[in-house]
Amino acid sequence: MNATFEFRHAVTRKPAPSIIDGLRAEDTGAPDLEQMLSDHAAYVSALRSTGAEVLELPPLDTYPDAVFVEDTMLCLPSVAVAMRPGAPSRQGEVAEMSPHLQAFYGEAMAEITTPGTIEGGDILVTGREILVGLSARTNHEGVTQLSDIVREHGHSLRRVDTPEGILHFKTDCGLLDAETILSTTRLAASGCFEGYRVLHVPEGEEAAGNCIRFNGLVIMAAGFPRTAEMLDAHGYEVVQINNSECAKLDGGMSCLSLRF
Ligand code: CIR
Repeated sequence: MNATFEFRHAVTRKPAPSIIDGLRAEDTGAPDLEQMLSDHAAYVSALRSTGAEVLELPPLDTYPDAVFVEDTMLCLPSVAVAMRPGAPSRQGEVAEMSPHLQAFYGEAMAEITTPGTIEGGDILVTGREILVGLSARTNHEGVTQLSDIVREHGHSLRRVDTPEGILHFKTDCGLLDAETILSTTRLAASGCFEGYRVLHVPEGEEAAGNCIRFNGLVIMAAGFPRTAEMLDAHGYEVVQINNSECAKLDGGMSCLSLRF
């Protein structure tokens, strides 16, 4: 079992009507709930098609961004770590998620505490280490706390930077296999992936960077044909999911699930 991309479980949460109030860097129009529900269903069926069990949680109207479950937890093979989102409006999502993870992990739960902040979107688990990007949502204290926790579970953590103006480290990259990363050129330029095989997102398709490898599939946002062709040419089995509505809220493929 390769813990970096072979998963038996995923947890997702259906979008709620309050999604129209979700956080966004720039207003490009209100997300359409019907379209988002149908995209979300396609995403969940792609996860299920690999044989994984998907726990689909009901909508949570109190928290507009709750569909982006990735930011609430880091799920490693031997511990689940409750995050502490840097966005104040998202901090309550963690308590809503914890009991569901506890059902799988039992006592093997840890948490980031104040003044630390960290969101799952800033964390990339590769075959050899855990990369965490500092961002407007993830601070030094949060990374230090996480580093101490994961060290006890045999993982090494490396702190890196998220380029200015990019929401999360993983907004611009995704793991393709234990040694290979899909990355935008602007992110890879920081040198954070030295030693890895890096496939660069073709210019103009930067929003395709946030993909996930989930068992045999690479799940990516639809509408980026050059990226899809490149991945296909490298032998990856690609599934494309419409992401027009999540994109209005700066969300992509990784944000929509917890995988373990
Ligand atoms: C936010 O700004 O927090 C949400 N609108 C988007 C979160 C995307 N999450 C992720 O990339 N892991």
